[in-house]
Amino acid sequence: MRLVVLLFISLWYFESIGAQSSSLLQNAFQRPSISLNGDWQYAVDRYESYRYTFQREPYDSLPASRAGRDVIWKDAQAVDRTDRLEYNWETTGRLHVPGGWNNQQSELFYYEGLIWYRKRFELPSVRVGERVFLYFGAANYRADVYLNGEKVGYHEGGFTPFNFDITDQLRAGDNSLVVGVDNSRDPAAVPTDVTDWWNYGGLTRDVKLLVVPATHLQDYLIQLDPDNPEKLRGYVQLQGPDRAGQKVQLLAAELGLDLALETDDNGRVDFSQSLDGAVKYWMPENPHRYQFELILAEETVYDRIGLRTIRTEGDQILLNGEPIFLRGICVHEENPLKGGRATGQDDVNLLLDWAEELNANFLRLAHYPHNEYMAREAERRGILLWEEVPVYWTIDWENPATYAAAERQLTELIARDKNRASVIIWSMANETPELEARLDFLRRLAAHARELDDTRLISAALFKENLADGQRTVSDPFGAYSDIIAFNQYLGWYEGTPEIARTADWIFQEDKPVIVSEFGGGALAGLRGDSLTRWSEDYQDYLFREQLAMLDRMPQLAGMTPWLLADFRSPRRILPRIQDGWNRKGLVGQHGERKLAFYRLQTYYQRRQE
Ligand code: GCB
Repeated sequence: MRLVVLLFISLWYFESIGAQSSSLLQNAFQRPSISLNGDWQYAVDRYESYRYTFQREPYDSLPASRAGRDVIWKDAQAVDRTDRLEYNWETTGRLHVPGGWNNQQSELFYYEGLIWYRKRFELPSVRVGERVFLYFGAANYRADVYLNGEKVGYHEGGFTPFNFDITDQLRAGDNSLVVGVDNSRDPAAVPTDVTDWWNYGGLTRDVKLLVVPATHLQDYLIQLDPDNPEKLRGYVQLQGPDRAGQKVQLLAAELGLDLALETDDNGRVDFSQSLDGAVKYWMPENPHRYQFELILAEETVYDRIGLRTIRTEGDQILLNGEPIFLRGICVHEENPLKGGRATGQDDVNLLLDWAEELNANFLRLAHYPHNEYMAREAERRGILLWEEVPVYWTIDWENPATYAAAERQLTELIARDKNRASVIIWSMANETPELEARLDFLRRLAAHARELDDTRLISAALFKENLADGQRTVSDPFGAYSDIIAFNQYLGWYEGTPEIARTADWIFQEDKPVIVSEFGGGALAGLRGDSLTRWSEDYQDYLFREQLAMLDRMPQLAGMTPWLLADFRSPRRILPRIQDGWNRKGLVGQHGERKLAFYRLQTYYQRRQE
């Protein structure tokens, strides 16, 4: 009896939440696909009327007969004038996908909550046995997905991709896709309810359909062996009924590579192959990428991948065995010129053009996973990246669901970008307090990242500590688990005025490379004053002058990412006539103006380059 009850409860639970997203298809970015971007209908549902009945029963847990066609994802239409149906998809407004909703409609600027999206599409041409995946680049924060009136599944986490196999729910002709996207802030989520960036809600990245053969390439890894750069190492994972004992060919003509692989019973094959002949290692000065082809009976997947190693030795970061100084800059995923999230190739080009103009070779993608265009374009241009998950400030350290959310986001980020030469650092967190529970949380997260990927460096942006006599250090115990000592410090902004940097004396206990992952100060573009007038470009420039002089004296310094490339929207920044809802620490202003400090850093990086 007890078993029956348990079974019943677990079935009910499963039904009520729907299935979580399925394993990610590798390289959805370049595989043949059908875009579902463009205009979608939308309906604002602040009171969650189509998530719960008026008696607060979740609709997802009701038998279909009780929900009837009254719920919005049934996508019904009134049949005649007597019909009472309280939604009408045909007469709603439209939102553009990809993009946050906040900057698309003025009444949605501050909106946080649930919005329903709907898209109709024709059944793509599918041959017998093929599978169709519905792919989302990201949806912030929670997405509940319904196809033709049935729940497909859900996803949590605002910045990472997810997909569902929807083959069995598709119908001939017209299909109705409804997605409820909810960006409500939540202290148990990752990030929590306090951030210094705009909480853009919605289908913020590309949405598409991918049609793949019944047995297909689900995942692959192609990287150099970190211990032997003359060896290529990785795996291929197939999915589908015939995944066992399948032949897969791995080709890279330019490398003279032609590997015949065969999968095991689980559809997986690991490989390790010596590369004969000279390899053109990927580096900023020559970001060479090799064209790889993975060939299965009915499918070929192409990927251009740079080959490089990254490791540390003592206080140095070694790219392909050579020390490199990271001339970096932090960046948010926003295009201030058009407003809102950076969503595509043009936005990424703009941000990377600015970074290159600064003579930077490194970006810290703060504070959450950015879109895939960035990782790809940075790889094409030869720019190194620090990628981060939004374990930011005030996380609910003791809550297992919070840890699970952080781990899932990290897993999805690594799954997406693990073949990109541009990405050299996975960052676990930003400015988190030194608590026992936090240390456990971050240690677990770092161990998880290393298990998934042992070819890149692990880091986190920590706090510094002030000792006596102007001495400063980083004593956070997470430093012992990180490959780099990275920390944020705001001497001259949150602490004193810029000359305070002159007497700062830095010491580090661990023999590891040091990265100053943030410093900076706010300036309104065009506002001039003397060098001690806060918010003037002159103050910011003075601050950079003093900071850069201090950093030149800092022991073990292997790089820096000042805060930050461009002004960005933040609800925390409310000083009238100066901030007006913008964090003004950008070196580039809201309209693209280069502030004085931009040129100072540009000159400094020029010198570092010589
Ligand atoms: C920080 C945070 C960053 C903020 C920045 C600021 O330390 O890491 O997210 O935006 O300071 O402007 O205060």
